[in-house]
Amino acid sequence: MGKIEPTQVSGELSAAGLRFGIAVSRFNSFITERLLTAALDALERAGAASKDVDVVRVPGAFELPLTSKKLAMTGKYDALIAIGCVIRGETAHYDYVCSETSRGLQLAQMDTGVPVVFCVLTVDTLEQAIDRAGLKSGNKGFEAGLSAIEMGRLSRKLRGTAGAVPKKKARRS
Ligand code: INI
Repeated sequence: MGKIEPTQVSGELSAAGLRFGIAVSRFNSFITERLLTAALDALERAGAASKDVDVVRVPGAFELPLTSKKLAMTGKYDALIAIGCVIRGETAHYDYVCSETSRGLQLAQMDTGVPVVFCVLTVDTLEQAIDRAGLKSGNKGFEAGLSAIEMGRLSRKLRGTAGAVPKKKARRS
């Protein structure tokens, strides 16, 4: 039996020539600024240029979805990264902020077709956040940077192919 060899498609980890927008929450900035630094490090190491990266600051995680959607709608970016940190408190506020932020970011990328990387820590304690922003569990900002590069590249490859109808040959009369 013949062995099928499908065409493999994925995005390379090369950021040269790609444009990125990063929305960063000021809430828990002790954490979010560390995530941002690592995300920028990933982009820089992969060849992104300063002129191709914009950073926009917002008050809290709840503001990330609208800002990401507005950035996506400019048509200027290959991929976006939304950076935030939500730490559980004593009330249900945490649950509302987490669910609306994740739902809103998913909607932003689905509505616009621009990849929005989810780099919002949702943790119970400050220690868990610190672990994920450069300590025991690495830095989720760096991972987000890599995801943005891969998805930006992949989107460029897939652009115009989804649902594309092959052109009909012109008929001679
Ligand atoms: N915003 C965060 O980014 N992290 C939090 O932990 C947080 N908590 O715990 O309240 C938080 N709240 C603010 C929220 O994101 C909005 O900025 C605010 O409600 C104004 O819309």
